[in-house]
Amino acid sequence: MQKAVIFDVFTLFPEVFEPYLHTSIMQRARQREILTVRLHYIRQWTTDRHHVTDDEPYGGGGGMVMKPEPVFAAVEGVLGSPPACPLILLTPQGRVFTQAVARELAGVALRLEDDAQSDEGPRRLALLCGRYEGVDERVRQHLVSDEISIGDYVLTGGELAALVLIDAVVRLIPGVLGDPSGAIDDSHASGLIEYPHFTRPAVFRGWNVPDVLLSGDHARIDRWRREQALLRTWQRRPDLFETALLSEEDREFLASLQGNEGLRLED
Ligand code: 6GU
Repeated sequence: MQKAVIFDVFTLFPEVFEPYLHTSIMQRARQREILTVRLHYIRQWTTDRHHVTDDEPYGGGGGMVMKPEPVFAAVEGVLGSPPACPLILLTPQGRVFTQAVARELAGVALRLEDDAQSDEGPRRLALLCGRYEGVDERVRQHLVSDEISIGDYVLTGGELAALVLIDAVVRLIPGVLGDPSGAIDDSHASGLIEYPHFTRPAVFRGWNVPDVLLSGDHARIDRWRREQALLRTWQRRPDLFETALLSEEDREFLASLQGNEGLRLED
């Protein structure tokens, strides 16, 4: 049976999600029911006449804080109490989202883990998009099960982060990408930056595609691509070597780079 993932997204700005979910791979995954995104408008769970979702912080200071009542009402109204699946708060204070976290969440969403309890594991993921200066701390303490940030910078809200997370998780589900090797070769899938890509024409404005790619020698092509990935990672993201999986041949190639500090990228 086709694996599928359901996201319940709690937000004050559901309209942000529509255009992207109607685009390209997201749209196709939804049409094939591999992906379901349910958008829940937190404002609809307010009970006051003016549908207020934020308030001033206790203790003073600037900014507004998301009130707990509508958030609890929305999440518990949709997911039950306690929530029937993990609830992830998107916040700059969360753990940083990486390909490893995307894989972990894809596993959770699909119940792919091979541990014994995997059958009772969640099929769904819920995302809570923070807005304003923050969310009342009791939401974090008593409702949320995980907190994720997409990087060390500040956005005005968690909506874009939620779309980033959905995109990165969905494309790992078998059958979402047209070419099943797509997700395997990616930058970061192997822990390295990806090798350079070329398509026709073989000469564009006098700039040639590397001969090796036209050679038809797939062993040579594979070796060249691996070396390019190692070279780029060494030049741009040496921090990735701390966790990348390297073969003896990879290590020898990297050792050969040590004496060539001036090496240019496509050399
Ligand atoms: Cl998840 N939310 C906000 N507001 N800013 C961010 C973020 C999330 N991740 C990085 N910056």
